[in-house]
Amino acid sequence: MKTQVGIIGGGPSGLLLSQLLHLQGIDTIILEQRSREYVLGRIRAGVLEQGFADLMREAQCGERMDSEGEIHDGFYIAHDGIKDRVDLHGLTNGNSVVVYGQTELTRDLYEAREKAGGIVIHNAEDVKPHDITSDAPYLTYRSGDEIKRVDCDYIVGADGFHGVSRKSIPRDKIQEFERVYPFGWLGVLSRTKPVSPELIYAKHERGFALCSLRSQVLSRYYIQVPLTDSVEDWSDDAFWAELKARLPEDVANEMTTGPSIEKSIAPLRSFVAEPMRYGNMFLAGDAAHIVPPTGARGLNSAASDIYYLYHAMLDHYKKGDDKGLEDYSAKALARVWKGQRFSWWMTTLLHSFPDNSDFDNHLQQTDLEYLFSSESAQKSLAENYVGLPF
Ligand code: RFL
Ligand code: PHB
Repeated sequence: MKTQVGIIGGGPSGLLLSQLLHLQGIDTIILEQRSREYVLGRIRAGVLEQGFADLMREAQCGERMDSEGEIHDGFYIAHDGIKDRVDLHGLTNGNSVVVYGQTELTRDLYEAREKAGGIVIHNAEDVKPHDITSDAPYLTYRSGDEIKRVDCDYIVGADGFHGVSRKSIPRDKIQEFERVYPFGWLGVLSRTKPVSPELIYAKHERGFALCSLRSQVLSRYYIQVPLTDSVEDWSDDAFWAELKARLPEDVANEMTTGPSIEKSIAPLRSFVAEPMRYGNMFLAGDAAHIVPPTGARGLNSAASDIYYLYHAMLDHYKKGDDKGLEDYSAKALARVWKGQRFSWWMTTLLHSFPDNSDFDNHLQQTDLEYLFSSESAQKSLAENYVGLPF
């Protein structure tokens, strides 16, 4: 097989790039190691910044997001038994976020690719990039006993944190920066009415908690747990009791509980790989960087990579101009690091750190008091949360 852009990974990054390029007449093939059902079974992000929502519309995939997604003009931070509101709309001159699940967004992208006759090869095993630094790179994968080959101009590694693309770059050509946090998030999805129409991020001495949602009948809740915990340690009853214990009393009293329909634990990690290009292979999304989910930046950082890469590829194919491709890594990384800083800061502000000294805890409390006593501090939080410009 031959294509212009060979994409490893059929998550949101790979699908969005493929769809955007397709609309400009640029051909792609996606190799995805999992089945479509598996990819659509993963419950992940829920908050999209406007820049991402605009990109979905540009990809002609915004219809369901616009009708079923919810515009959120603010969110709450609960602490010390009270709730303080961050007025995103007021603090950013009218900006907001869209609450629309990654699962739904991925489904929309798959349907668009399918409608357009795009090639997405599922269950592609042992995907490998070859001759990455040559003018004729190619991908191979195994389907049953057969090894197949895809020739392309460029390879895009959009295969997530555990993918093969970043690992195919020689160790001396890539630098990795990482912080691992001493806790994870236990997430529960339940078919219950959300406790609050807007998200509540809660700081509590028992640990962080988050009340989020997918719709007015589907709630998504998280609590901070030690890394040593497993899903089996948490019955639904234990989860609801711990969640309520970390929320202000009036919120806890309003909570509708019910059986979990999904329950999983995600460890928290900050990670960046530099540069995001090796030869004719470009890394995008979680393949190059991940953040702790506290600032809702992960999927949004992936989308900004796709924005830069899409425009760089357009310039190459439409104008013969390679400047965008040459600048891609530096441009993408500049925004990625800002997302890293914000996610690290929000994580540090709101979680309980088992090894914190009393001094650290005082600073954390002061950071929070400063935030809600200073409009400038809230503006900084708000402009980062709604997403910095591309
Ligand atoms: P993905 O989604 O991991 O997709 C990569 C795809 O590549 C496939 N793959 C391979 N294919 C072929 N060959 C291989 N060797 C392969 N290895 C892997 C995988 O099967 C997969 O289909 O990466 P992508 O597309 O870059 O998208 C990134 C986002 O998924 C991620 O950043 C977000 O989910 C992070 N995130 C959040 N981001 C936000 O912006 N807002 C949020 O509210 C938010 N909440 C979250 C989150 C992530 C979470 N977890 C579980 C990590 C909440 C959670 C709990
Ligand atoms: C979610 O709804 O899954 C969600 C929302 C906000 C975050 C992280 C996750 O910061």
